[in-house]
Amino acid sequence: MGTRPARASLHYATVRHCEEPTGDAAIAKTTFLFDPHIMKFVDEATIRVQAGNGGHGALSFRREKYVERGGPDGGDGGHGGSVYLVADPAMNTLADFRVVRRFRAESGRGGAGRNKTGRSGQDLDVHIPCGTVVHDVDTGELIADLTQTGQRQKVAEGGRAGLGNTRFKSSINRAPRKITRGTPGEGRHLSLELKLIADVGLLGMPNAGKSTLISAMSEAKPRIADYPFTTLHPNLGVVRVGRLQSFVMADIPGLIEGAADGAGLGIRFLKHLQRTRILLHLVDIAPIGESANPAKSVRAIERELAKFSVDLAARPRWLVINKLDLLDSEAFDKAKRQLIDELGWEGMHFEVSAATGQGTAALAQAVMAELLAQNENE
Ligand SMILES: Nc1nc2c(ncn2[C@@H]2O[C@H](COP(=O)(O)OP(=O)(O)OP(=O)(O)O)[C@@H](O)[C@H]2O)c(=O)[nH]1
Ligand SMILES: [Mg+2]
Repeated sequence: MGTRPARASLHYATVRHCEEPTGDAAIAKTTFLFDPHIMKFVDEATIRVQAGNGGHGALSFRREKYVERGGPDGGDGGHGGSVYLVADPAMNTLADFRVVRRFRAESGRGGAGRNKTGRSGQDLDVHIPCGTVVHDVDTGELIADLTQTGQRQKVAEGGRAGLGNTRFKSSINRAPRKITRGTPGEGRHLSLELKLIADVGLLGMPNAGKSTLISAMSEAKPRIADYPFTTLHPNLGVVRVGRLQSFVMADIPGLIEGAADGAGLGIRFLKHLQRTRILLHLVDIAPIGESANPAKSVRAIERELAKFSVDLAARPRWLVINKLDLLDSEAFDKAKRQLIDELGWEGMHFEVSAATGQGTAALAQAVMAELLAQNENE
């Protein structure tokens, strides 16, 4: 019998971040990702999947009263069960695969006399979170990228059934002793990599206010604190714009200079921004410490981003100047001008206070409009 993975919905919030198969891909339904106190966020795992073997064909001859030398009646074996991966919106981490790593579908049973066909092995569905990219570890081949709710992909083919001796009866051989054996089920070593599905990603130094912003704009409630690396795992939130429109925002741990070489929490969480269509680069306009310089911190993040992925570095990126409430308007304007001049920033920029919510509605509307415009251009 195959083992089913423990379903990850007991203790932490249910999240829906799959793209719906028929709906607008830009609009996913999400609550917050999970409760970090209960469950560790895991976004990489390797598993072994083994399909069931085909059952052997039977070698048998009829034995009935009054029938001498009955003909062959060996039935075929059953097919081996295959292993499928299924994208499940109720799962939000690969943590289950730290515990159960082997998945085996049922084998087919052997055939029997009286032309009885062996029972086929049941297919096994292994549930994985939406957004999981699957590779074959041995060949490196990309097997699947499961982004849609319920999307199902065969990853190991069940063995074929063997044939019973009935099949080999012919005019020249009325009592065949030949059968074929079932073939072995396919076995594979798979790597699973979860890349969250969000429309917009938040990027910035620790303490820039990313988690404060996602809490202000969505119902996500990540931990917020005035020390760096408060966020240790990504969070998702749905930002509602008006009554019918919404988009998904991803908050990831802060980046620092040298992150690509492992400083701080490194850059591995950037993979969760790879499916986004706009990056919001948050910068604290009034950082503490004399050496803190907003323009330098923006540049540092840009460098780390480019080291991670040229493609991600080229994604539309808007500057979101945060902590507007900390300065009076004159000081703010001056600091903002200096930042924009120093960066030579020509792209979009917004001014917000994640703490008071000022400017966040305008930001949400601009993001929504951009996402809709991108949809139309596709
Ligand atoms: N005054 C003011 N404080 C803010 C604002 N936004 C965030 N903060 C404060 O800045 C600190 C850091 O905020 P977080 O939201 O935890 O920052 P983060 O970017 O998520 O930081 P990491 O998770 O460490 O990367 C907290 O003390 C927040 O209360 C703002 O608009 N105004
Ligand atoms: Mg944070």
